[in-house]
Amino acid sequence: MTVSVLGLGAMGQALAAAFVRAGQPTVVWNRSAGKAEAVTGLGAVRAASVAEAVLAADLVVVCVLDHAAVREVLEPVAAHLGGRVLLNVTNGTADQAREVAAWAAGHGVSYLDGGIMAIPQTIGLPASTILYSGSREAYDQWAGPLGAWGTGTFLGEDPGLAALHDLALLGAMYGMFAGAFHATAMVGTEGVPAGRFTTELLVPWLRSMVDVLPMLADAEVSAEQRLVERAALANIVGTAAAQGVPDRMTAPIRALLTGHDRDTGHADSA
Ligand code: FVH
Repeated sequence: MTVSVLGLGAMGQALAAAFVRAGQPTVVWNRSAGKAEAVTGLGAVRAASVAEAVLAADLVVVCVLDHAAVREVLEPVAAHLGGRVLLNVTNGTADQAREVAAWAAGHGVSYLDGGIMAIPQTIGLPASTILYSGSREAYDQWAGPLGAWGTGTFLGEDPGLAALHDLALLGAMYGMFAGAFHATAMVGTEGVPAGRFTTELLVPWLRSMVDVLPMLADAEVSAEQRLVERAALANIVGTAAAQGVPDRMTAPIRALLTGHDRDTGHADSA
C-alpha cells in the first residue's frame, strides 16, 4: 500500500518523513522544486507531477497552504483520484472540508479530513494528536499507517468535525498566547524581563490552571467561579490601564466572562 504526500512545506515534509521512517512506501510531490530532497534522502520517491503521485498511491495526503491551494492541486487530477482515499490535512474551515468531501464523493473518492494538533518537529510523537472525520471505513483502513504521525482520534462521519475541533482548539491556544503576551506586557511596565517572568511564574501558573479546566466545563461550578472572577477581572482591567498597557484584551474578556458591559460600565441583565 503506497501513500502519496502532495505539498512539501514544513508539515508535508514531516508527514512524509514519518511515513518513510515507519516503512511505508511513500511518493511525494511539491509545486516548486527543491523541497523533496530531505525526504527522498530518507527513501521517499519524488513524482514529477500531481497525476503521477496520485496514480502511484492508495492513500493521497494533501498538505498545502490553504483551501484554494487544495482545489488548485486536486481539481486537474479528479479523474485519477477515483477509488482512492483522499486525506486532506490542510488547515481549513468545517464548511471547506464538507465542500471537498462532496467534491470527492462526486468523483468516487473516499474522503477523510484531518486536523493536525502538532507542529512539524513533534510529528511522530505519541503526544501529537491528529483529528480525523469523514469516511469511517477509510479511517479504519488507514489508522495503522497513520499512527506513524501520532495518536489518531476519529470524531465522526461529518467531514467538517475535524476542522471544527481543530479551530476550536487553536482558538483556545491563541487565547492563551494573547493572555501570556498581555501578562508579560503588564509586568514589563516595571522592567520585569519577559523571559524570567515566563519561565519562573507564567508557565508554572498556566500549567496548574490547566487542571482546573475540566471543573470549569461543569455548568454549575462555572457559574460559581464567575463570582470569584468578577473582582479580579475588574482589577486586571484597572491595573492594565493604570500601567499604560493597551486594553485590547482584558476588557473584552471581562465582558465575556462576567457579562459586564464595557461601554456602560454596568453588568448586563443576562
Ligand atoms: N506548520 C505548522 O506548525 C502547522 C501545524 C498544524 C497544521 N498546519 C497546516 O498545515 C498546512 C501546511 O503547512 P506547512 O507548515 O507545511 O506550510 P508551508 O511550509 O508554508 O508550506 C506550504 C505548502 O503549500 C504549497 N502551496 C501553497 N500554495 C500552493 C498552490 N497554489 N498549489 C500547490 N501548492 C501550494 C507550498 O508549495 P511551494 O510554495 O513550496 O511550491 C508548500 O508546499 C497548512 O494548512 C497549515 O495551516 C501546519
